[in-house]
Order: sequence, then C-alpha cells, then structure tokens
Amino acid sequence: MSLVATIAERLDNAARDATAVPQIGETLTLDDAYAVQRLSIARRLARGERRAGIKMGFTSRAKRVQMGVDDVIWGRLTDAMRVGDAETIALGRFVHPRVEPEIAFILKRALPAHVSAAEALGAIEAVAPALEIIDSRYRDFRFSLTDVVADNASSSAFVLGNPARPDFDVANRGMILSMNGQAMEIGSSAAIMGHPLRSLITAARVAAEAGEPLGEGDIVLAGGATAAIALAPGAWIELEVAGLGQLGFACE
Ligand code: OOG
Ligand code: MG
Repeated sequence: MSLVATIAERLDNAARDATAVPQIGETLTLDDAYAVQRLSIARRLARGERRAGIKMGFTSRAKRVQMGVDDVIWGRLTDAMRVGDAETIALGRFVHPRVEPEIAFILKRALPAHVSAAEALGAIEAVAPALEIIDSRYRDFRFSLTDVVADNASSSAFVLGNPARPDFDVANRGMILSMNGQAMEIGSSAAIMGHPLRSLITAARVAAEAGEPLGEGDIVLAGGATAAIALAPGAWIELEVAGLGQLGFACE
C-alpha cells in the first residue's frame, strides 16, 4: 500500500473508532495531503455514504488565530455527517469535539471553477444558518496544515437550520453561539472572508480543480465565523444568526 493510502486508512479508522492518532510526521506535500483526504473519504463512500458537499476551513481570522494555520483549506461532507436540527448528539462518536457557527449554501445548479459573484448567487437554492462539529483525529487537537488537510479539515458533523430564500443577504449578520443559554462566541458573517459569498466562490474553484465540481444539491459550509468551543455531555448548543433564524442540538 502506498504511503498516502496507508495514512488515509489510519485516519479513516481513527474517525470511525473515535480514537486519536499522532500527527502524520512524514513530510507530505499539500497535494499529497489532499490525496490522503480523497482516499479516506473514498473509504466512507465505499461503505455507502454519499457525497453531500464541501466545507471551507480557515476562512475567518478568528479560526486561523485559534488553530495557528494561515491558509484556507477545504474538506468533503457526506450525508452521514448530517444531523437534524434540535437533535441530541452522542459525543461518544467523537474524540474531542468542538462546534463553530457557520453559514451554509445549498446549490440548485453546478458551478464551474471560475464564477462571478452574480453567477455564484444565481446557483444558490437556499441559505441557512449552520453549526459544524469539528473533531481533529490528532492528539490534543494539534496539527500542521498538511495534517489537517489529510484529516478532512477536522470535519465530523454538521447541522443546518431552516433554509431561507436564496437572495437573503448574508453579508454582515450578527452570529451568537451559545451553550446552555449563555453567549460563548459573538461574531459576524462578515468575518468569513469579508462576505460568505467569497467562500462559496472559492469553494467552486477548489472543488472543480479537484475534479469534483460543485453540483445541484451540494451543501457548502462557508467556514466558522468565530473560534470553536469544546462540547461536553449535557450541553445544549444554539446558534442565532440575525434575520436568518436559529438552530441547535443537545449533547449526551
Ligand atoms: C480545522 C477546520 C476549520 C473552519 O470552519 O474554519 C474549519 C479545525 O479548526 O480543526 O472548519
Ligand atoms: Mg468549520
């Protein structure tokens, strides 16, 4: 088995068994790291999961500062990662889960690599407030850029709130992430590349360049607007996005 395939298997197993693994250690190029990610997701697809879209990472300064990584990255979403609004999530399926506030786009048609803001807007079926549960498979939630890319950008689960009309203006919307009724992180959708639509335009490019262009029905998570917070059993998480509504989940 090639090195890339060996690492993909190790990370896929770590995610399945919710056990932390050491950082990769070998020097991988960024292309190698994305190849690991593609192979690890291919293992999930072979088990029957289906592609659901992509997630963008480190699109806000708050996230880059929290994790010490300076580049925008992306990962793949599958249907098995989706959790319904207001559900209870068993934290035993994760290593050390955190949650962060996001904006999601749901697409009604395909997007090529290079699109204008108007073209990107025209492909949106709906926008929704969203929560992403990230769960690095690396010990202590510490990683390099290539480590986190190989580990599918820490993606583990996501929750979408009620979808709003596609022309809802997602620019500069207040976002409040609370735990047990207390505001923990307060931010704005403007933290996401200045405007979440920029993240969608970038998502179109990276997905097309990877040979998996965005298509009808795909979900795109634009990236955390604030730092992520750690989850604990018994916690009740809620996100309110001004004008767009709220969503949440309970942890057990
Ligand atoms: C990597 C994932 C980053 C985001 O929204 O910025 C991300 C991590 O923080 O572990 O999902
Ligand atoms: Mg995220």
